[in-house]
Amino acid sequence: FLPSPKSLAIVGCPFSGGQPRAGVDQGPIHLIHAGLPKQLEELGWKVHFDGHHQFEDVSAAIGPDSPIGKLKNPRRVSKVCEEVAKVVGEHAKNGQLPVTLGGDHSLAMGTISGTFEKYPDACVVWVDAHADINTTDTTDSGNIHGMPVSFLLGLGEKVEEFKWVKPVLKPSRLVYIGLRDVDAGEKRILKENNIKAFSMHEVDKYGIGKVVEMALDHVNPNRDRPIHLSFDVDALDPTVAPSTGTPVRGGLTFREGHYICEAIYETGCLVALDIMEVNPSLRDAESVRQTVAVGCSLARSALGETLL
Ligand code: 4U7
Ligand code: MN
Ligand code: MN
Ligand code: MN
Repeated sequence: FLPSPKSLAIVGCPFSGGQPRAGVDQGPIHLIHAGLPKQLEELGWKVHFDGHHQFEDVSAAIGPDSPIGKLKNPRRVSKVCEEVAKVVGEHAKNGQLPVTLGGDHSLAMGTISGTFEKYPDACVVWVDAHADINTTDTTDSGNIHGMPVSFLLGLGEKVEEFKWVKPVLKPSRLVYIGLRDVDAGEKRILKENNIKAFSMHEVDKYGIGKVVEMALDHVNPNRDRPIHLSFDVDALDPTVAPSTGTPVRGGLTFREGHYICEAIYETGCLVALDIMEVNPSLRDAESVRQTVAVGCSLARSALGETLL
């Protein structure tokens, strides 16, 4: 899907409005600081990075952002994601693979919207401890980082503020890996819409190799569809990625996480990558370093780094 020489664009998104914890907006700055652009260049990519996106103007223009229904910071999240969708869409249309660094996972509403502008036939592999599929109705927290998938599928009550989000994603083009903290309402949504999900139970039962094969067989049986990989670092076990806002024990090992990325790279179908929810202000310096380093190495694996 990508022209040669292979080229990517890093979209740094210092944004935290989809959830309540400060610091996740510093995630992309740390990932860049750790040397990600150079690491990707060393893999043979032409790397375009023109600085982190500045969302302060958006916030300033919006002013106070009172909840709409249960949704918190709805205007900021909507505006920021709309901008991200444009940026990601533009890069994709230029033949550059967008690598979005979060920031909280509400941003995926933007990144996936952008991907589908160029690749309407794409499928999404969502790697996460959580399903992020609450609707404006089922959400308990009101945090939009737990809802982007429902918006992309067009589920739930429509909110005027988010009318730019088109239901680009079909339930059959979405697959999850790593789930282990799914709300009751979300479980119902997954069932009702026949959405394929490989929880940690399936990872234990079949092993990660088989799980990734089954996941790809579901969304991409002929390995000819573009793939958007949205990787929430909390899919990894908290011993592997401790510095993230909503850690859940019993997660993917270091190798399982990287295997997913390597196997998707091997399909040759990857067209967009998100590395989300790295929050460098939640833990001690060593845990932060470890989490940032794992964010970088997941990105490298998804973009062609091999062990041999
Ligand atoms: B993340 C949650 F209730 N489901 O909706 C919610 F458990 O992007 C968590 O995956 C959402 O980190 C987690 O708030 C969002 C909660
Ligand atoms: Mn750019
Ligand atoms: Mn998530
Ligand atoms: Mn998560």
